[in-house]
This record gives sequence, structure tokens and C-alpha cells, in this order.
Amino acid sequence: MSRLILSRRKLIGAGAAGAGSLLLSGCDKLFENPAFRQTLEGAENLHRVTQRALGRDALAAEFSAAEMSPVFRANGSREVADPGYRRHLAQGFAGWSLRVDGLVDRPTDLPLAAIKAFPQRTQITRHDCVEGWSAIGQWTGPRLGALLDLARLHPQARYVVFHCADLYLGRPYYESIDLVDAFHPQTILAWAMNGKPLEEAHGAPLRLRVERQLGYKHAKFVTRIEAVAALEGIHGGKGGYWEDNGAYAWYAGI
Ligand SMILES: Nc1nc2c(c(=O)[nH]1)N[C@H]1C(S)=C(S)[C@@H](COP(=O)(O)O)O[C@H]1N2
Ligand SMILES: [Mo]
Repeated sequence: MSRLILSRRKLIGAGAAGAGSLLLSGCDKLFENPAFRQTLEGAENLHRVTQRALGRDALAAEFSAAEMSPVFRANGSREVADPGYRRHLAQGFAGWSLRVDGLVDRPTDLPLAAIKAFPQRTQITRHDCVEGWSAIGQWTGPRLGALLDLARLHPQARYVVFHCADLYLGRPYYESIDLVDAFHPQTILAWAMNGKPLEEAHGAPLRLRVERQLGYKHAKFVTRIEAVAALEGIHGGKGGYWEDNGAYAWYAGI
């Protein structure tokens, strides 16, 4: 619980992005708070505002081991062609590291061993793909919030961008979430699935699990996490591969 409170403080410190959490703390003076009003007015769509009001800190359902899907389909990129990635894969990701940078005090490179040394969370959740299939699987990894705390976000940081090693249909895959989702207790960087290191098809060596959102937000093959104040400067500017390609919304809450 103390970590959650710490995260909330951080969010509040980060300004408008913390408004969702503040609302849930029952602060009814919020509508008089300019940062909060700005967040509401700047919200991309009503859906996002509604999700905030309904409680974006709420937990996604978790399941028992008996409920795990016997087959968990792989979707989108199942392989990565990049030669650097192929080399790391062949070496069991021994020399691989995750870059955490952007609007942070301490840009950091984290080898897999360091990622596994954080407190770990294991959760059995349902993955819902926008294409109409779901599967229940078990995921293990550190909370994204713990990595961001280590790197120390600047107060201007409002989004976290996930850069991936793959090209999907020839274009780099990437995704982004706001700080409410980034510090959600079930938002983890998973290196294990169903008790084993991630297979390539599922995003080895590290993929995002952001359990309150649809499947395409769960970036696989993550190589770099970048904290930013705005999404405009990143690739097509809409915050993700499918968002830029006109197909799906940036906020995909479920
Ligand atoms: N890097 C990357 N991440 C990705 C994709 C992708 O093509 N590339 N596809 C997304 C989609 S649409 C889904 S449904 C999930 C699929 O995850 P899975 O292969 O573990 O089932 O990954 C998401 N993350
Ligand atoms: Mo998907």
C-alpha cells in the first residue's frame, strides 16, 4: 500500500496526469484545481474521462491456475528480423539491456538480471485482443512504476513510450500509456509467461502487461522506455502503431 501512496504522490507531483488518482482519493475540491480541469478539458475523448471517473486504479480480474488457457495464441509480430535482436536471442539475452530514458534524472540501462532483481509480481489475467479473441495467461515481472522510480521521472513527464525491436508490416511497432496506467499496480514488464522465460512469439525478452487495456497496447520486444511530455514528436504522433495507422484509439480501456 505504501508504494501505491508513493506513486500517487509522484503522480500528484507530476501535475495533471495525477488527477485521476486524486479523484479516487475522494478530493471533491478537484474541479477547482486548474491542473485537473486542464486534464479534463484536454482529454482526448469522453471515453477516457468516463474511465477516470469509474476508477482507473481499479484492478483487472485475476484468475486461478486452473483457468489458464491451454493455448495462448501469438498475434502481430511473432518473430523479429533485426540482426541485433537475433544475436541477443541466440545468446539467451545475456548481453541485452533495456534503456530507460527521456524525461528522467537518471537514464538507465537495465540488463535482464537487474530487471529480475526488482520485487516481482505474478498475475494470471485475461488478454483481450481487439480482433475478438481472448486468452488467460500468467505473467511475471517487476512493476513498471518501480523502474520509473529508479530512473526518476521529471515533473513534466506525462507519458511513457515503449519502443520495440520489431517491424510490423515494415514499420516500427511502438506504444504509449499515461502515468495513471504506468503506475497501476498490475502494470508490469513481463519476462516470464506461464512460469517460463518469454518465447520469441510472445515478445522475448520483455513485454508490457497493462491489464486494463486491449492487447495492442501490450508492447512486445521492448528495447527502450522513453518518458515524454507529449506524444506529438514520436513516429506519427498518435502514440502507437495502430493509432498512427488509423485503426484503433490511443486509449483502449477495458
Ligand atoms: N512489438 C509488438 N508488440 C505487439 C504486437 C506487435 O505486432 N509488435 N501486437 C500486439 C497485439 S495486436 C496483440 S493482441 C498482442 C499479442 O500478444 P501475444 O502475441 O503474446 O498473444 O501483442 C501486441 N503487442
Ligand atoms: Mo491484438
